[in-house]
Amino acid sequence: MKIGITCYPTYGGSGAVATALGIGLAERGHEVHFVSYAQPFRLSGFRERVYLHEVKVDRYPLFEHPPYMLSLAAAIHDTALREELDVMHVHYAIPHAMSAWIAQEMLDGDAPPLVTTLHGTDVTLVGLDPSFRAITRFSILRSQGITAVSSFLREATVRDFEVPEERIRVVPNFVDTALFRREGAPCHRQVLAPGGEKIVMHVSNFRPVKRVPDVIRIFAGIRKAVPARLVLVGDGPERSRAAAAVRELGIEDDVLFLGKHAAVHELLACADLFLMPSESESFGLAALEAMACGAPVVGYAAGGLPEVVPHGEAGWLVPRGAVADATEAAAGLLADPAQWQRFGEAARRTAVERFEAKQVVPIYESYYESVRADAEAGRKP
Ligand code: GMT
Repeated sequence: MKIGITCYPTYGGSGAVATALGIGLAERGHEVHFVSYAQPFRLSGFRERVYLHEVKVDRYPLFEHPPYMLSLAAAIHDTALREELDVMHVHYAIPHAMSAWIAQEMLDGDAPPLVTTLHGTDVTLVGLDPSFRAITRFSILRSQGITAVSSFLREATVRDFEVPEERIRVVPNFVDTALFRREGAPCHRQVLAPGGEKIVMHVSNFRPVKRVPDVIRIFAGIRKAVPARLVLVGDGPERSRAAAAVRELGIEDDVLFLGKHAAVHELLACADLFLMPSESESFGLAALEAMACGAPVVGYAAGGLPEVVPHGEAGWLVPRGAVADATEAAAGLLADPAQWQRFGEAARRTAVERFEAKQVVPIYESYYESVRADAEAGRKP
């Protein structure tokens, strides 16, 4: 098949999944055309059958806000026409599903079917804003195929956007367990924790929904019980608040702000524990990647995270906001080598058995086939 993929190129789970999917599909012999306004952050190196079509978002003095949605619609339209795409797959509904729908309308009966993958805040936060809800619902319903990355997200879409449940297929996110593994990457342990401390890690885009100040507070408690260092990977609006919390708690010496890293597998391979105390998390890709590296996860039982992290087996999920419980669970794990070993092995096993890329990429492949067959037969979604 010739498959078009649109995603945000910036640091984040939806772009990471879309890129891994495109690479996986190309490895399976498909031709993949990324349509994005920059090179997706995990798309590096030359790969056979993978193409990038950059969306030009031109500035003009009249526009205070350049019309990205229209530029993307034009780019999807042109790519679909020129490359004769068989299917168009957009990641994150806003505004990608709308742009793709416009492109379909422009192609007037000769358009590839559209698959939209819902990732998280497109449904749970941004799309719920009263000014966005109607247009988000419209664009989701106009997609011939709809997937959600967890059952939690499907339920939220059904409840909050009145999308019929049977129209949404749950396809979980996935991880390349050959790349994300403890023994795989060069070991940075000596640099990150030169005193042999435990390494506690958090990877995110530092938005309020990630509750980074809770990460800091949980770590401050862990550090009182076990010699440990906190490695923070990523960047975003909450970074300065997090840095202030670190200063207030007087733990600067044990907290490393590394900023954004594309090769996050190299860092996760050193993690002894991963913290994800998010307000809501439709899936928690970073937690899955940590698990693939054998790191147990401690976080809040919010959103779809319980579908990814087996509680009491590969990590501990406590009620949202229960900083003291999370601290106790994390410190207990790090202080008990036998339990840590058991949880780490279960984490890796879960990633390999349930979320391995080689299992999930073919699910998308057959989903595309069924959406195409329905479209060709003129069956309405
Ligand atoms: O929806 C977002 O916040 C953006 C998105 C991203 O690009 O980082 O994150 C969501 O999609 C990821 C990939 O499917 C999921 O692993 C994250 O859990 C999800 N984020 C939230 O639900 C907050």
